Amino acid sequence: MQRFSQFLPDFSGNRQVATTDKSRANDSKSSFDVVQTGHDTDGSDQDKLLGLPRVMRDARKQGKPVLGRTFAFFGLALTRRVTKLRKGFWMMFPGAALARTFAQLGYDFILIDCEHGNIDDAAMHAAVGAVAAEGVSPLVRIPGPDNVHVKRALDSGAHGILCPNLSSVEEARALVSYAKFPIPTKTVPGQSSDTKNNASVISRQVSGIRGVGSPFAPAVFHQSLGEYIRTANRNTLVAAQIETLAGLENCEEIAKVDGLDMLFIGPNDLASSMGYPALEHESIPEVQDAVERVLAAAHAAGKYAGMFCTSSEQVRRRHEQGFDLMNLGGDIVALQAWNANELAKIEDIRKGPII
Ligand code: 3PY
Ligand code: MG
Repeated sequence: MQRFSQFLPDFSGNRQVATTDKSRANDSKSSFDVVQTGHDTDGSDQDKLLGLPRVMRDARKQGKPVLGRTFAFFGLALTRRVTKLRKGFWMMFPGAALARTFAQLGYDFILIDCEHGNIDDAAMHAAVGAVAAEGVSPLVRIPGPDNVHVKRALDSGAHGILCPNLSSVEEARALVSYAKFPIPTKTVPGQSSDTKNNASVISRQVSGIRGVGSPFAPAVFHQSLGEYIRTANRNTLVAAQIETLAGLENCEEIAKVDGLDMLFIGPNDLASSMGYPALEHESIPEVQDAVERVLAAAHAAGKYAGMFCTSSEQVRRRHEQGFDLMNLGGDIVALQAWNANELAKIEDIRKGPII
């Protein structure tokens, strides 16, 4: 396919943004090795991986030896793992212009919330395209673990899906199967077996039952339909929200499901499901223990861990705790906060003498 590389979005997390972003600038200079995470990390895949999976993989770097080279010489693996923060924004209002505006601020992903947001199917398509055109990853939170929702989100070109309320291994397996195209097991008669279409190229990927007929998604990835179908299983990320008591109880087994890339905590629903007031989750030790348990389960299985955050303090703290991906609040929260703050500053203004 003819490409015009100067116009291609950079889904690798190294793009330039309007804002000063030292960490991103350092990213592109980094010569650290990629840590083995259970995701594709060999040389050939590094060239091929696109979208949010690539952004996430590139975030996982291995730091320099903490105590210097001498210890490395004696075979001690005293390295500090440096995981770059992958940060996003949560969209609940519809609108391509809004999506584009936030995407330009320096985020790695924009989550388009079709569970609780005011975003229908058409608005999701518009937002996904607008975000991706800025070289940022569109991630869609689907309304629930339903084949139709997964299909429509990925067919719009989303780089990944976030599924709410995932509670069992069976649901996790079903979710993955909805998100993955069937991997061909037979070759086309008359074609040589080493063609790029051959099943061996994608043999390490998880096969599924995703319906084939996605004419919009390839444009988002700047691919042909054939390239998209061949590579989408690896270039799209599948994330499940752990936010129910059952999900918490099963989180270690859920994390191990092949093809599931990330456990993402919804702290409000999690607290609520545990019997606590939803919005108080930050100050409830039992909920924080549950958060720690999900984080450990994800990493033990070689998967990513994500966390819903509403402030920069939370993002910083959760990143230090070990989370790989966070959102820094969302559109309605930002609008309310800015307005309430500014409105309070003019409460005392009175015009002219009171007659
Ligand atoms: C939760 O906190 O329950 C979420 O799903 C975040 O929106
Ligand atoms: Mg929730």
